[in-house]
Amino acid sequence: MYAALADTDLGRVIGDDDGTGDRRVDGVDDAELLALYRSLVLLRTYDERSVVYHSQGRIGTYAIFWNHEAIQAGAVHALRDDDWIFPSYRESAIGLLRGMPPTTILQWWRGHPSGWWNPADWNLGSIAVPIATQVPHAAGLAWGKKLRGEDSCALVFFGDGATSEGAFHEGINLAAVMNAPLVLMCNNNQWAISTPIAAQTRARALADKAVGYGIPGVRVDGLDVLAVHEATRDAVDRARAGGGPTLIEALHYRAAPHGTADDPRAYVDSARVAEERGRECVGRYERYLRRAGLLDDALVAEIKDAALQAMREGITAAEAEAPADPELLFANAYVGPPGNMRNG
Ligand SMILES: Cc1ncc(C[n+]2csc(CCOP(=O)(O)OP(=O)(O)O)c2C)c(N)n1
Ligand SMILES: [Mg+2]
Repeated sequence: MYAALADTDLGRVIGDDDGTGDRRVDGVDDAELLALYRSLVLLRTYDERSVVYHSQGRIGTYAIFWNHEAIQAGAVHALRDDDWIFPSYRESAIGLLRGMPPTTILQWWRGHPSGWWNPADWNLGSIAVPIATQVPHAAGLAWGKKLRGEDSCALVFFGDGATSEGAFHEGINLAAVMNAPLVLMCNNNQWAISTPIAAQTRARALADKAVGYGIPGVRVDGLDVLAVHEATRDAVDRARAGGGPTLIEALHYRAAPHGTADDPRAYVDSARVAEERGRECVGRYERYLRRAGLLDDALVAEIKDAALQAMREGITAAEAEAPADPELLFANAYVGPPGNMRNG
C-alpha cells in the first residue's frame, strides 16, 4: 500500500481545526486570501452543479473534480494573466478563474462548438483529454517565451497516471534541458481511473522524479490551497528569474468518482474516501479564514449565492444557443467524407 497522507512529510499552511499549525503565507494579504476562497467556491459550485446537470441530461459525460479545487485555485492564483495555463479534462473549468463564462465550459461538455476557445484569447490551452499530451505543448510554449525574452511562464496540470506516459517524460526533459519557465503541477489523486498509484510507479513520491531531470521537486498537501499557492509562487518566481522548471506534486486521495460514467465502489477504499471527504478542501479553508476573522456566515452565503447564480445563468445561456450543425463533424476533417459515414 502507498503510504497514508499522515505518514508523509508534506508542505502545509492550514493547520488543524483547532488552529494548531496555522500560518500565513508571506506577501498574501487579506484581499488575496478572500479571492482564493471565492475561486474555490466558484469551482466547487461549477463541479457540483455539473454533476446535477449531467444527471438531468443537460451535459454529457463529465470529469468530476470535487476536492481538486485547492490545487487548481492555489496554482492559478500564483500566475499573472499573461502566463499560460495548460489543463487536462480534470481542470476543465479553470477558465472560470480567468473570467471565462460558465456557458463556454458547459458547452464544451455539451459537445457544442461554442465550447471551444482560441487559446490566445485567454492564455489558456485547450482541454487535453489524451493523457499527458499537454505537457510537451506547455514545455514548447514556455521555451518560446524564453526565446522571445518575455518574462511570462507556463503552468501545466496533469495527473499521477500521466507520469507513466512518454509525453510526460519528453515534455519535462525538454523543459529542463532548455531551462524553460515551466511549472509542472502533478495532481496526485492516487488513481488513474481504477489503477492505483502502487500499480503506476515504484517511486516513493512522484516529486522524486524531478531528480532524474535535474530540476527541483516539491511535495505539498493537495487539500491545502495555501500550501499549493506558496509552492507554485516559489516555482513561478524561479521560472521568471531564469531558474527553469519545477515539478510540484500535490498529494491527496480521489474522493469522488473518476467521472460520471464511473462507479468506484468496485475498486476504491471506501473508508479512505470517507476520511478524505471529512478533510475536503473548501470547508477546511473556510474554517481557516473564520479562525483568522476574515469570513462570517453572511459573507459565506453571499459568495456561495453569487456562484450559484453564475451557474444558473450559465446553463440557461448554454441551452438557449442554437444546436450545432451536424455537418461540422465532417467540415474540417475530410475533403470528401467516406461514403460509409453517410446514410444515402
Ligand atoms: C493517451 C491516453 N490513454 C488513455 C486514456 C484513457 N484515460 C482517460 S482518464 C485516464 C486516467 C488518467 O489518470 P491520471 O493521469 O491520474 O489523471 P486523473 O484522471 O486522476 O486526474 C485514462 C487512462 C486517455 N485519455 N489518453
Ligand atoms: Mg490520478
